[in-house]
Amino acid sequence: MGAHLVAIENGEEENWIQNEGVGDKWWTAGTDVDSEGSWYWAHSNNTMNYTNWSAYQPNGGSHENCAATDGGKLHDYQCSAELYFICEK
Ligand SMILES: [Ca+2]
Ligand SMILES: [Ca+2]
Repeated sequence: MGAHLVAIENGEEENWIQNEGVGDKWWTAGTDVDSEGSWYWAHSNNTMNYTNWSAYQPNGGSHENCAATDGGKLHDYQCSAELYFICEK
């Protein structure tokens, strides 16, 4: 099994992210690139039922379609941004 970008699908995983000291602006697998506002985890196609968006996020509309970490929460950024990424497997 290969690693994929992390999906934060419940509070347990969110705590893990926070406890690992993951900083801001690390890519997750979350995206709404296919349909604006319909966020899902790219590796599994699972809808992002558990989402802990940072305040005022997502705010990028069709210009920001990839989800990155932001203080343990999620923030939509332009997918072309150069960020660190975190994987799970
Ligand atoms: Ca978007
Ligand atoms: Ca944003």
